[in-house]
Amino acid sequence: MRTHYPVVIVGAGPAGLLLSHLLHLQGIESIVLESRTRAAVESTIRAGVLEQGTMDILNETGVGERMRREGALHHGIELAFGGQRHRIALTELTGRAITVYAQHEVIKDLIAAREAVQGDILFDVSDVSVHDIDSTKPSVQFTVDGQVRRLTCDFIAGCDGFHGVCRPAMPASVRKEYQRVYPFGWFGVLVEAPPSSDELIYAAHERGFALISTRSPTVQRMYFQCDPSERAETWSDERIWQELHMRTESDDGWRLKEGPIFQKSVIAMRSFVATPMQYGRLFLAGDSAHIVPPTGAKGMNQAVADVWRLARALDDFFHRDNEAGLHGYSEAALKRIWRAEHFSYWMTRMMHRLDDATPFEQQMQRSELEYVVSSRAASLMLAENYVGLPLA
Ligand code: FAS
Ligand code: PHB
Repeated sequence: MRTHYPVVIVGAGPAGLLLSHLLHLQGIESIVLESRTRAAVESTIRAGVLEQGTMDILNETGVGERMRREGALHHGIELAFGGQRHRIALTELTGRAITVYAQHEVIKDLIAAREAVQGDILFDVSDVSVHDIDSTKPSVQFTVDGQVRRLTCDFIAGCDGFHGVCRPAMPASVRKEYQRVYPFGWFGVLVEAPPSSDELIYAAHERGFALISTRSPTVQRMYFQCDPSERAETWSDERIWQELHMRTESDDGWRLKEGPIFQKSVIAMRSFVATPMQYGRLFLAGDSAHIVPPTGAKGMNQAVADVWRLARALDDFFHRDNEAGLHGYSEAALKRIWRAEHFSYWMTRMMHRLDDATPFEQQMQRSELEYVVSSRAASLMLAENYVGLPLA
């Protein structure tokens, strides 16, 4: 059994799996250590929207075939408020698009790609700990199949999400964390029904936000703003549909198509950034370093952008003896992350019911919505952030 890899990746989410795939294409060996089972990883319902940059990376690296076949290419979204729906023409404004394709499907495609080349992924590991991250010979210890193992490596990639062990392994003295916890969450449902609209609908209503998304021609994904302490199992289908209809009703008589609800969950909401994203030979990517409210559909896409950057930096190190990318990783990644944090925060505040908003602030919120849908400049600002800024 091997005891050394150039890169040990902690976490088999979008960040860890894509990093492993990108490194393989560059001829750099890695191993992915994942605490959950493969079945759990492949069935975790999360993000749904892939930015243009994410689509391009998946297509250019040979893992986009099923996304192209089964995903839905979208060229616009709709903002609904005051009984009206307003289209933001994403592609007309930016020349870029989005694909609606569930995160867990991307996960399946990446695992299949790693398996096809006998890539190393260990599921169901426990007690992961990282060591000597400030040396040139870091190591990772973990337990798998009841055996304690330790791997030495040149680099550790902390792709283990918000609750992982890698970020806390960085000394508190060098870490600065920024956070905003929102006083609301999203109640998410999966529904057996045809699509109610051709494009995603983001609705701002006095009862709260709602989002109408999709997963396939027969499965739809919908959310509505709720108290983060809500327990999904206490909500009947009837009550859920009542809330969704009230928040998305429009003057033209359009109405959501109902169907059996087969999955319900409540997602808490926060904005979070941990700086720096590197310490010695430990590099963080994705949710281990940053979290956004899902309103702007940035979460998974930011994870992709991080590992695209980290893979290029590691390629320069291993094959061109150039460490500039590694030294500049955190600063460059954070520039893009703060932009995504602001866009997600801005979309969230513009579209959600803010219980602490004064009547004046409610007017400001409405005025901003009216401006965004009526001004080409304001629509372009939303559109270019939503489809994703070019990777650089
Ligand atoms: P992930 O959290 O996806 O992956 C981390 C992986 O590391 C997990 O598989 C975990 O099991 C593993 N891990 C953790 N600790 C470990 C340890 N100690 N050892 C080994 N492995 C360990 N984003 C959107 O854009 N739209 C959405 O609608 C949306 N909905 C979301 C709903 C929920 C409930 C959550 C939690 C997130 C949601 N997100 C959404 C954000 C989500 O898509 C993330 O941005 C994305 O999963 C980030 O990917 P990773 O950074 O790979 O982290
Ligand atoms: C989803 O389809 O899950 C989805 C789409 C857009 C968002 C968030 C989630 O902003």
